[in-house]
Order: sequence, then C-alpha cells, then structure tokens
Amino acid sequence: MKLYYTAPIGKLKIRRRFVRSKEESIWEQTILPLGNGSIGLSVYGEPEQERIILNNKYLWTGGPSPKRTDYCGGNIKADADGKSPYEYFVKVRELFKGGEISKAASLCNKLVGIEDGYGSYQCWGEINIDNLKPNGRINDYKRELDLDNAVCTVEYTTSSKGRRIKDVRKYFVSYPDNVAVLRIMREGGSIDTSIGFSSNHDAIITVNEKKIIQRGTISDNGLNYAGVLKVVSDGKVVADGDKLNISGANDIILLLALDTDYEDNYPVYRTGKSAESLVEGVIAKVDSAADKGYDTLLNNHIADYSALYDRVKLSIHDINVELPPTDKLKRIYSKKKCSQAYKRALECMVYQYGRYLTIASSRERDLLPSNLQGIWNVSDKPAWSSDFHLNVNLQMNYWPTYAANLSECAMPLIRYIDKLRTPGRLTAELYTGIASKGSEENGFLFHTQNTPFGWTCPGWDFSWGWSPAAVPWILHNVYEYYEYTCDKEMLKGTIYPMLKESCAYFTKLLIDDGCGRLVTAPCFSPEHGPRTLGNTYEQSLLMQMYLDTIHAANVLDIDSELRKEWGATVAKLKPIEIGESGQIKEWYHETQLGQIGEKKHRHMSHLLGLYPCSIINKYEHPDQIRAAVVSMNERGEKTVGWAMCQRINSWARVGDGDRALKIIGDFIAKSLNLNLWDIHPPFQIDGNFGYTAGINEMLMQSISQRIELLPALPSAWRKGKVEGLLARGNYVVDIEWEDGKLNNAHIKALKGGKCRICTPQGNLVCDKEYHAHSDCIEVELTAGESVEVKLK
Ligand code: FUC
Repeated sequence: MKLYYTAPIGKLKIRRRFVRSKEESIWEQTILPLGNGSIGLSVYGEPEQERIILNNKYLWTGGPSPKRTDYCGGNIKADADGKSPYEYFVKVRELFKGGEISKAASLCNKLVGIEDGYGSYQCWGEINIDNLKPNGRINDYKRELDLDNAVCTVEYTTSSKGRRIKDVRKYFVSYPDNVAVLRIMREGGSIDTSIGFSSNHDAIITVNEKKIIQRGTISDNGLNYAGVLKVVSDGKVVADGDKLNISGANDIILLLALDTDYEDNYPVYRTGKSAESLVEGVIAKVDSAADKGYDTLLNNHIADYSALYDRVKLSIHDINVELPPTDKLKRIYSKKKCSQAYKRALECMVYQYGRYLTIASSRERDLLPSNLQGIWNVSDKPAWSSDFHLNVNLQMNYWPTYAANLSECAMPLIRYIDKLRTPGRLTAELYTGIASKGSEENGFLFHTQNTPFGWTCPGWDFSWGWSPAAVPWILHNVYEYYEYTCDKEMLKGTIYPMLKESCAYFTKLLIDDGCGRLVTAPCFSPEHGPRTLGNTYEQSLLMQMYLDTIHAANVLDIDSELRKEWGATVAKLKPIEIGESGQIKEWYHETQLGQIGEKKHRHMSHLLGLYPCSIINKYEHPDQIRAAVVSMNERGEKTVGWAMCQRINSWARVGDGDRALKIIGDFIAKSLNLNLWDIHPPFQIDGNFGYTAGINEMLMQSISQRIELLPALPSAWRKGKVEGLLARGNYVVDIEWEDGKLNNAHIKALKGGKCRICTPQGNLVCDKEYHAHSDCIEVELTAGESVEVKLK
C-alpha cells in the first residue's frame, strides 16, 4: 500500500486558497511525512534540490524559563482586585444556584488563566541537498511513501547525450536506532552536491570531519538542543563553511540525530544536560548507526515497524487493483464514474495511513503524545500552537489506537496525562479550592489547552478555555488501554490511581442542582451555547469515568467502600435527558431542538456518551440511540475535518453504515489534501485518526461486553476482509464478508474468558460449544484459543 506521485511537487494541482502562508500551504498539501515518534521528516523530493523539513517532538517554546521565573502553568493566584479564582468560582456557583444565571455567566469570565508562557511547537530546521539533478530531461519521476515498510522513495531518470542516469533516494526514520537515514544513489553517473543542515533557532553550526553539528538554546525558554548530520559516502567529502561538499559520489548516506534537554519532570521540565553534552549524545547515535551500516539499520527499522503495522490488514472490494498516482486517485474518487475498486482502495489506504501516522508520531518511549499536527510542523507559529487540545483533538488522536491493534502507541498519552496530575493539583486547588495534601491525592484539573510544560490553567478566555470535563474524557482514553489489553499490572500501577484520584476530586466538586441531582458548575458545552449549572457534556463524561473506575476497582478487587460511594454518586448524577423534539438534550433547560446554541455546530459534545463512551448504547438504552439519531440529523454533516470524523464514528455506533460511508466520501473528497493529510483547515491530524477510528467502528465494535461483527457495514462495501482488529477483552478479530453478508469470523482470545459475539446481520453459530442468548452467542475461551463464527 503506497501513496505515490509521478510529478514533482511544483507540478501537482494543489489548492490555491491558502489558509496559512504559501510555503506552509504547499508543505501541508504535498510533503510526505516520516517519523519514529519523536523525529519527524517532511519530504519534498524535488529533483533539483532535496529539501527535508525537520521536527523533534520536544522542541517547544513556553514553560519555565530564566525569563519567566514566575511561570506557574498559566494559573492565576489573584487578579488585579486581589481576588483568587476560587473566590470567583464560589460566587459563580452561588449565583447559578440562586437563579441569577446571567450574572453567573458573566462572572465566569474571571475563571481564566494567563497567556504568557504558553509557547508553541517549533520547527527544527531543514536539510538541503543541492544540485541533484543531472543535465537532461527528467523521466519516470516518482515519489512514494510505502505504508508497508515506512520507507519513502524518490526516483527518476535523466538522459543526456545518450547517457541514462538513474537517481534513487530512500528515506526512513528508525525507532530502534533513533536516527533518520537518508540515502541518495546514482547509477550511470556520479553526484556532486552540497549538503546543508540549517536551524530555525540560530544554532551554532560547526562542521567536523563528515559531520554538520548544531547546538543551541531556545531563546524563549532556555531549552537546550543539539543535532548532527553525518555523511557516509563513497565520494569525496569536504567542509565548505557550514556545509559539506561531496563530489564523485554514487552513494551518499546521511544519518541524522536530534535531541533536546526536555524532560517531563515538573516543575523544571529539563534533564539539565548542556547543549555540549547533548552534542556528545547525538554524535554517539550517528556513529553507532554508521557502524551498523545501512542494511542493518533498514532491517532493524522494518522489523520494528512491521511488528506493529502488519497486525491489521484491510481489503474492501479488491485491494490488489493497480492504482493511479494518489493525487489523481483522490481527484477521481469524488467523480461519479469512479470505479468501486478505486473508491474502496482509497478508503482502505486512508485507513492504513491513520495507523501509519500513529506509529510515526507516538511510540512507547516518547514523553509526549502526538499533537495537533502529529509531530510535523513547518512554522514557528503553527495554528493553535500545534498543542495538546483536550476538548476533542487529543482524544481523537488516540481513538483508533487500540482497536487498530497499536496499544503500545498509546503509552506516551498515558504517561503525559499521568504527569499532568502534579501541576493539575495546583489548578484544582487555586480554581476550585480542592487541595491535595501530602499523600492525600484529592484530584487534579486541566482544561482545553495543554503544553509539554504542565499548562493546566483554563485558557485565557473562558469561552474555549474552561473545560474540567477534559479530565474524565481523556481518562477514558487512558482506561481503554486496560479494556483492550487486559494488562492488570498497568491498571493497578498506573491507570487506576489516576481514575481513583479523579473520582475523589469530582466527588468533592459535584453539587446539588436544587432537585436532588448532582452536577458540576460552571459548565460549558464546547464551544457554544450558554454557561450553565451542569450540562450533558460534563455529566456524560463523569458518568463514564465513575463507571470505568468502579469496573477497574472490581477487576483489582480493591476499595469496596469507595466502589459503593461511587455507585451512589452515579445514581445521583443528572442523567441524559430526551427533549421535546426527541433529541438528546445538550443543556438541561433545552426544550425543542435547535432553540439554544449555534445551529450545525461542529462539536457534538452531548453525544459523547454514544461515542467514544458507551453509556448511550443500543443494548441498555435504545430510546437514547433514537434520540441521538435525531440530534445527529440536526447537527448535519457540513463541518470541519475532525468533526466529520466524529460523525462517522457516531453513525457507526448507531449502526448506520451507509450514513457513515456518505460522510467518508465527503471527508476524502473535501477534507483531505493530496498527501492525504486532514485539514481543519489548516492541517490538523486528528481527522486522520478519527477516520481510522471510524472504519474500526464500522467493522467491529466491542462495547457492553460484546464483540459485534460488521455493526455498520455500508451497502456499497459488498465484500471484504479485515484481519487483526483488537476487541475489548484482548481478542484479535478477523472478519470476512461477501455480498454484504458475514462469511466468517475468526476470534482469537489472547487473555481468555467469556466471549459474547453478535452481529446485526442475524443469529450466529460457532465451532465451539456455546450458549445462545437472544441477541448474541457466548463462548468460553482460554488464552490462545480461537473460535470460528458464521451466520446460522
Ligand atoms: C477545538 C475545535 C477547533 C479546533 C481546535 C484545535 O477547539 O473546536 O475546531 O479543532 O480545537
């Protein structure tokens, strides 16, 4: 499975309406991304000059700095009137409870943080390789990204005076060796070129033997960094200022390592390493890579990558069809006459691309999760700082991870959230008066915007900044790690303590709504409508969190008293309500649909109980499923990239595959760039991940203790096969279907237990002894055991 282009970037038909600068717009539409979780490359592949934009996940401005000695995660201790946010918080709640809604709503504006020190994800710099094209016309140009091995290739031939020259470039970023490897080869002639390795942050650049070395300090925050580019070549390599000139080469290998002194240790956020010692480290990395040699590096890379990527295979219709270049395929896709084979192949490619981007931007040892642009960024002022946005975006980045059988890739997310607890406790105390003392963990709070430096305050504007529900929401992503892998050690040591602390906090935060129900306040449904005492967004996420925590405590067989307490809290939480139009109410005082809030708003925060949570499900609450459909119809589908993907997942959860596929069609046609990156606009990677999650959900769901096969199969997906999806309970699921009907499924239990299986297509039978329930079959499997399932 490959993305490929037969024309250089300058000749591709790109979108001309630039949302950002021209350079950034060309970058986001055309480059091919490579990454190993922390090092990101953007490959242009121009014949004359190779240009590769460089990123390192930890290169950020903002946070603690010698220039900002009072840095405190954006939190305000007291405003100009000497009042603390907590005083305002208490007042806001009093006003809400006393029915003085508009006063309460306007006082919410005091519940903000500051902007100074927020910072932004940075671009590192670039590698430039000059004068690459020999004389003569270019033929057979091809730039491709092979998703099967995460290698990018650029190749073309030139002929001049009867001589044919073939150039081939191969690039990859290795996770095991933690270096980027760029190889440039020429047959039929030799290469004379000059190599530059530039910095966007005024690094000191030195050239030493065959290495270009950068070292520097980010002026905003004193973050130290170092990078090295080492040349291994059969040509002559000589230093020329801060460049390396190479002559007479047939083979050039460039090895790149980048590092910073970032560490996720609150409150310093630094390892304390100097730029000089970072230089020693990166040099050791490229030297050791050079000793191993290209073939070993490539083999290590492919072995590592395929161990993850190869777990899931997807083929809808006929995957083996010869495909046109990706830019053409994308253009043809939205035409009426586009063949089934092309349509389905592109849908599968975009699915696997989401898995590829997960592996490339989020790996086990990373200290940070993928951000709004994964790890790729060309600007020093990217949109929304390319931060960690928690009112849908970061959550969506990890929606597909587990079911797409890449659980390891969620480790950086779990680590990041765990580390936010410490600064988050300060925000909880300063803004809501709930303090943790000594070993007593009374809870942490963070909101919509977050950075690598413990930024946990609400943003500098309540209307998008305030979002306590960000905590239970992202904790659901964290808890899912256990649900899918059944890793009890991880549950006990890491996940459960996070859930337990958060329950302790919200139990203290909840107040009576005046009618005997528990709610939080003030609440704001992202990012529209009134400020209220409780809302469906916050209540649904809290309900899910308490249920997850009770379940976790059951599994671990601990905290029985707390379980009872949490159970009692769940019973008193204000429940999901259905309004006069038959809709899920977003606000409790909502009567008819559409009377409050912005029409067609992109956020569907009142439907999070449906997806990614599971409190709205067809088994227990078919009435709420019907109400969710009413609400979704009202919200419509004309929206930005990530929001289309939330809709794909939500329609899959209600079992409407045709509707999901319709949005998929629009998403591919309108919301993907030529390089298949999702746009908000501009480029925002959450849509890529949300799309992949959507396909997972259409083919297999595993909520309410059941594995549901083909829960939302579109009628246009007549036949197909998916192998290797992961279901909650740690089951690996393969499904084959033909003529729109389930042919067979193979389910392998990695952990074992009672496995309930169903499909909306009819009753099932299997090759093991089973119990038939009214809506599923139940089979007992031991670890390692498999079962074959068919329609009765
Ligand atoms: C949320 C969304 C926006 C955007 C931003 C990064 O605030 O409402 O659409 O995706 O995050």
